[in-house]
Amino acid sequence: MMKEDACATQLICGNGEFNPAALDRFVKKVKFDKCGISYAVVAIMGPQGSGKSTLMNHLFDTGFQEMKIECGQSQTTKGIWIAKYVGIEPCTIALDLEGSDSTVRGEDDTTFEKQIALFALAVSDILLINMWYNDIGREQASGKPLLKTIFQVMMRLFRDTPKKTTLIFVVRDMPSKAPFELLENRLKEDTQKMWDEVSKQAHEKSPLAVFFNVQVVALSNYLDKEETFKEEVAQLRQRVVNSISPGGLFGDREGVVPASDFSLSAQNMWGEIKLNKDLDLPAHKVMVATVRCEEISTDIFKQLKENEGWLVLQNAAETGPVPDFGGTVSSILYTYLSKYDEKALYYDEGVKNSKRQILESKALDSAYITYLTMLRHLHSKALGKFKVRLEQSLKEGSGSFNSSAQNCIQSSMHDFDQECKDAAIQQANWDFSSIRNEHCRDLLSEVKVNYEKQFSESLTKQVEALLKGGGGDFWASIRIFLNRNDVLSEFSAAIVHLEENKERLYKLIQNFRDYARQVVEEKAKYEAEHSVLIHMKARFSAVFNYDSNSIPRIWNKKGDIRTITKDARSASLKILSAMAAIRLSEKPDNIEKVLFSSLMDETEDPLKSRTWEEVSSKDTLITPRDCKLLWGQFIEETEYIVNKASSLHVKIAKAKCEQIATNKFNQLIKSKGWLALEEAAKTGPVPGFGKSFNSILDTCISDYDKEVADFDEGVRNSLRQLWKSKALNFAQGVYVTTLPHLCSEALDSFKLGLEESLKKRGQLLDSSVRTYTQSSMNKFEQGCADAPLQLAHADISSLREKLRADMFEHAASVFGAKWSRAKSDDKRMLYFMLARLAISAGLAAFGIPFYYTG
Ligand SMILES: Nc1nc2c(ncn2[C@@H]2O[C@H](COP(=O)(O)OP(=O)(O)OP(=O)(O)O)[C@@H](O)[C@H]2O)c(=O)[nH]1
Ligand SMILES: [Mg+2]
Repeated sequence: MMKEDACATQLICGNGEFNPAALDRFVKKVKFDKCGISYAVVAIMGPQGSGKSTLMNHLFDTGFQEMKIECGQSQTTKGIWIAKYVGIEPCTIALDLEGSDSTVRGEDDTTFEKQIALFALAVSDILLINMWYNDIGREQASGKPLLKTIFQVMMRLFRDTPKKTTLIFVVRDMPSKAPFELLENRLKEDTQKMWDEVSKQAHEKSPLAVFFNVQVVALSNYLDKEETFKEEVAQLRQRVVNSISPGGLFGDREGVVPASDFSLSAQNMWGEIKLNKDLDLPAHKVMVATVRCEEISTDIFKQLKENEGWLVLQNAAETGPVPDFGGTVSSILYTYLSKYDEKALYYDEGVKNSKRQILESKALDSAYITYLTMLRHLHSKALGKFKVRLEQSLKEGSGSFNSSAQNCIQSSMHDFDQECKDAAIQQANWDFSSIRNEHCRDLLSEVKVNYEKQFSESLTKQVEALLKGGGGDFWASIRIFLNRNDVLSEFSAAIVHLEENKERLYKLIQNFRDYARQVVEEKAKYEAEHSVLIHMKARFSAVFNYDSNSIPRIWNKKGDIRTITKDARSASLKILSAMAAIRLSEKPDNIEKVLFSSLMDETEDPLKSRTWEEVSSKDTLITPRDCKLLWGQFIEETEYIVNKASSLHVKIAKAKCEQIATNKFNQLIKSKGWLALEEAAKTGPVPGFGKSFNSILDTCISDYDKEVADFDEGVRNSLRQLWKSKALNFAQGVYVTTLPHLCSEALDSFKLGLEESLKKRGQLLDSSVRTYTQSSMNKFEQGCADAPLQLAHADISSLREKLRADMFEHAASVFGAKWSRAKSDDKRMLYFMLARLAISAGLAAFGIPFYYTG
């Protein structure tokens, strides 16, 4: 009956099949897997039916099946059985092997015997060789062939390092009187002899003691002397226990695998043995360690990957820098590597360490991507911060570009280095120089971009200022600007800490120089293509509308619009000339000369070509032909400025001249001369009225001319004309009021003359009438001629008619007086005729027809 607690289990069946499931059950049941490497294996070999199972059961209380004496000599134990010696430390495992020289298997079948012998040797620390006392010395008894087998297989166990096994010969049925020492010597001698005879290949010269610690124990017949047998077995147990205790016989447990791997190890060994391969125990141990450490490592790695903290960290690192990344990862790694160390404690040092290294590097590998992501975040964060800082510093303009850039670079590099160090994982020796270099490169390009931007802005300002200023020395000024030393030295000083390689630094500066030229060329191209007309027009407007002191021109004075227009066009043409070609070299050209001669002076027109003389097509910005077209457009589009100025000029002149004319008119009508004339005219015609008035008017006109001298000639002349005629009309109006006086004065003079004449003797009436008609009419006409303007026919004809009628009436009355003294109608008729003729004759001189209607 098997004892439950020892759990005797068949490890290898009689047919040679390994029983892993049973072994696993056994291991678990007896908690063998908890023993670490602190365990011992004791195996027993020997002829079939030699009491092996009986001995093991007495020694370790293992409960192996024993042959029942009543059943006779039949094989009991098949294959290999395993059991645990309960209640002893360290854990002791007993192996009971199928008996050798089995008649059951037949003579030839030594293969299985050798296989289990090899297996027993490989796994056990103590090998008990059970033999009958009576068989000692007998050549063919099972003891010797068994020993031979053991020695032979021993050689297959090790190639290099021997494993030392304690061989205890257990001599059964030792007669009580047989001397033990003799027996012991004999056995040891035989063993030595056997050792010497066996071929040991590589270990030919190795002494037996290197491989085996040979001991001899004799036991009394169990059947006959049970008590003695039991006492002797108790002593043997003690010896075994002493051996397996710490510091005991087999302290050397180099090749041992952890108990938890016994199953794996045993199974694997048996597999190898069955394939008839040699068993390399250290290699086997390495194999087990490899398998197990691999398993542990895989498991730990899985745990690590699933670690909550690690997952959170990884996720967090996806989106941004994680604070204390290095510390956290280091601590997680430390935890899991420690777990590995704990679990892999008993495995082969080399394997354990190498697997640990692999685990560590796998863990680090998986952390590396996150670490890189982390560095990327740090880099972009630092870069972003740098950009803002630099921009702000430049905007504040507290220092030079170079000092701003250097400060920002230094603080960015310092922060970045510190953050990278903080992100470093203790277990790794990762170098962040590559991302650091990238950071440097990015800072450098940021500095470069800013510097280029600043340069470009300042160049643009320069170009615009030059174009605004007339573009006279445009290219000379640009060349000076480009060659300014401080431009390059400031740039190189700004980047010197980011690029320590002299050659690359030189190249960068050279690139910048090229960039600067390129910016100039591009700016010039852009201006030529898009803005030249704008600049020309702006320049034209500036020169045309402002004088040399930048004071806006006032067009109320005598402005020479034509000259100013020419000056303004010349100034604009200089811009066109500057923009026509790139002149970064000092090579002279005749563009300006050609443009002036053909567009300003219009002496010649060589602007039909597509090229400028001595200017490469690469440097040509505006071809001669296009210059001509642009000029045409420019003239057309600036014409309105000239026109506007002209019309303004006229408008202002008109307003001013009008005002002056009004003033002059008022001045005239309030002048003493005029007021006297006007006063005189109230009582009658004023002789020389027109002449006097014209003289006053001339003075005022001359004053007017003086005052309007600076204004447009046409305007001032036309206004002079206007106000002059207004003044004349005004005076004329006054004069016309004197005409009735003139008329009555002329009649009075006619009457008086005629009266005086009639008093004289011999004076013919008709001749007097004729004379005085003529003289009165003459007086009247002369008075009319004194008007400031020639009087219109309408103004005087009625007066003249009245004068004629009055004179005729008077003359007729005078003749009538004569008629009253006449005797006949014929005479009266004659006088009447005479009077009519006389008046007609008097008037004839004035071309006035006389029709008598009465
Ligand atoms: N003479 C003698 N017989 C013994 C002794 N011990 C046991 N026996 C008897 O020998 C027989 C075989 O005993 P086992 O212990 O089964 O022997 P075994 O070597 O395990 O046998 P197999 O497993 O078949 O190889 C049994 O009948 C035992 O009673 C002993 O010390 N002397
Ligand atoms: Mg047995």
